[in-house]
Amino acid sequence: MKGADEVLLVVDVQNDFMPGGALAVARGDEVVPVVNRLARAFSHVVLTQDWHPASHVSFAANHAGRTPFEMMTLRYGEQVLWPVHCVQNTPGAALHRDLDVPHARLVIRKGHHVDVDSYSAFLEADRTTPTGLAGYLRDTGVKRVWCCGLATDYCVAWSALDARAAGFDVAVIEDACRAIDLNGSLDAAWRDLRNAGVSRVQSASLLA
Ligand code: VGL
Ligand code: ZN
Repeated sequence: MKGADEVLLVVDVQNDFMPGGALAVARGDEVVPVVNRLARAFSHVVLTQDWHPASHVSFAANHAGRTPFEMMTLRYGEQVLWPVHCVQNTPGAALHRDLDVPHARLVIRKGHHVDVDSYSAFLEADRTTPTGLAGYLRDTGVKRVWCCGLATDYCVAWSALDARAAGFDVAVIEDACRAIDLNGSLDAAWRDLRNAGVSRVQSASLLA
């Protein structure tokens, strides 16, 4: 059993990222049993939820003439325009019904500012607005962050990179994640993670 100084960060295991969901991640549902098994090995688990207002700037539908998966230049930089997903308090934003982590201590909701996206559980896409997660983890004595969930190349990777930048030891548990893989984003994410000193591990190495 991992102690309180190691946290399992379970990113965005939400209905809209599941097959058939608004922003479906291929085989995203396969992470659920793996995450459940992992969570039983951690005393300290934190969940995240992508949690957008309906008028969110990251939705293509909120920009005339734009379609999902295009890029758009926003005030804070380049943004992928997504299908409408994870709207606050909708069924699509709910955690997968089979996610079984009763002892999760904290749920961080991100992407709630109408004009800023947040792939990362730590810092919004303007790269300056903190969610408070780094402070929470420091205050609770966490030294190492183990990341899993959806999607590998967006919210998991950005969260892992920011956790590292905040001074934590960080690993991504590859088989407990699934990717969107848009225009080479998955390869780019693994390259960035390696360069940042984030470990790439498999769940078996933790569950042995
Ligand atoms: C995510 C795109 C938009 C994710 C969230 O959870 O990886 N990706 N919003
Ligand atoms: Zn989102």
